[in-house]
Amino acid sequence: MRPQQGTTTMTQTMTHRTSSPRISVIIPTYNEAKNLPHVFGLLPEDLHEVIVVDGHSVDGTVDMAHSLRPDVVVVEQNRRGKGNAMACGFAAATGDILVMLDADGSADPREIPRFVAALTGGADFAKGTRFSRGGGSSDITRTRAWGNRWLNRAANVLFGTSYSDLCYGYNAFWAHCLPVLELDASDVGRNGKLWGDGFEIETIINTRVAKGKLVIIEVPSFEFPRIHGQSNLNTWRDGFRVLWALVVERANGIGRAAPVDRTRARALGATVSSAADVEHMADRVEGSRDLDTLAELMAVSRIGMAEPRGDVA
Ligand SMILES: Nc1nc2c(ncn2[C@@H]2O[C@H](COP(=O)(O)OP(=O)(O)O)[C@@H](O)[C@H]2O)c(=O)[nH]1
Ligand SMILES: [Mg+2]
Repeated sequence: MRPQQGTTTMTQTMTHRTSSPRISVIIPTYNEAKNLPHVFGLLPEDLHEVIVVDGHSVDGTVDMAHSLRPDVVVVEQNRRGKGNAMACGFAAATGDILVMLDADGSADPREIPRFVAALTGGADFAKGTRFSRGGGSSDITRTRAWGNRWLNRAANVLFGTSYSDLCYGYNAFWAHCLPVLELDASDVGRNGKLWGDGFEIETIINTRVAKGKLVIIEVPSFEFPRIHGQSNLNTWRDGFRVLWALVVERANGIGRAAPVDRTRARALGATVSSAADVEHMADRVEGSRDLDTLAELMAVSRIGMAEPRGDVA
C-alpha cells in the first residue's frame, strides 16, 4: 500500500448513479443443509436474487434452502464439481453484479457490501483475499497456506499479476465480465466432467480476468472455519489441478479477446474507463480515512491494469 494521499471517500464520488446494481448471490452447495441457516441468516437485505446451485445433495439441502428463503432460485448443476456449479449459477444469474459465496459458513455474507463497493468504485472484478491487511483465515491449514503461497507466486510470474491469494473462492464481479470467463454450462451428462469443473475454477477465473485485462481490486476477507461437515477439497490432488490450470491457462488464449461492455455498470455509477481513472480510483480508495466507508478496508492492487482494455462499443 502506498502512503495515504487524501481524505476523499468513495461514496462522494458516485455522482452519476441512476439506481442501485442488482446483486445476485451464487451459492454452490454439496450437502450443506446444516450450514445454510447460518449463511442465509447473514445475507444482506435487498438482494436481487439468491441462487443455490446444488450438486445432487442427499441431506435435504434444497428443501432447507426453500424453507429458509421461499424466493430462492435453485439450480441443479448438470455435471460434477464446484466449477461446474459456478458455471451453471453464472448462466442462471440475472443481476448486474454476481457474488460467489460458499455455503459452509466460511465466507461471511456481511462482507458482500465491501465487494460491491469495490465494483461500484470502478473495478470490474473484486477478488477476495485472506492475505492482506484486514483479511485472515481460521480455516486454512498450514499445508494449504503453503501451497497457496507458491501457486500464487507462480500465477503472478506467469500472468503479470500481483495477487495475494490465488485460491480463494469469495469474489464478486460485474456481469460484463462473463464473456471473458468463457465458462461452459452445457449439459454433457450428470457424470461428465470438463476442464474447469473442479476446484481449479477459482484459478481459471482469476487468470482469465487477468488475461482479459480487466480492472481487478483485491478486497480483504476473513475466512471462518466450515461449521458442519468436511471440506470436499483434496489438498494435493486439487493443488496439482491448480498448478496444471496455471500451465493450461498460460498457454491458451481464452479470455484475451472476449468483448467487454461496461455500459450498464457505468449507468449504475461505476467510474473506471481508462488507465488514468484506475490510478485515480486507487488513490481514492487508499487515501480514504473515513472508517464508515467500507472502501477504507480495501487493499488496492493494480493488476493487469497498465492498459485496461477498452470496451467493444
Ligand atoms: N454444487 C456443488 N457445490 C460444491 C461441490 N463441491 C464443493 N461445493 C461447494 O463449494 C463450497 C466450497 O467447498 P468446500 O468443500 O468447503 O471446499 P474448501 O472451502 O475449499 O475446503 C461449499 O459451499 C461446497 O458445498 C460440488 O461438486 N457441487
Ligand atoms: Mg470450505
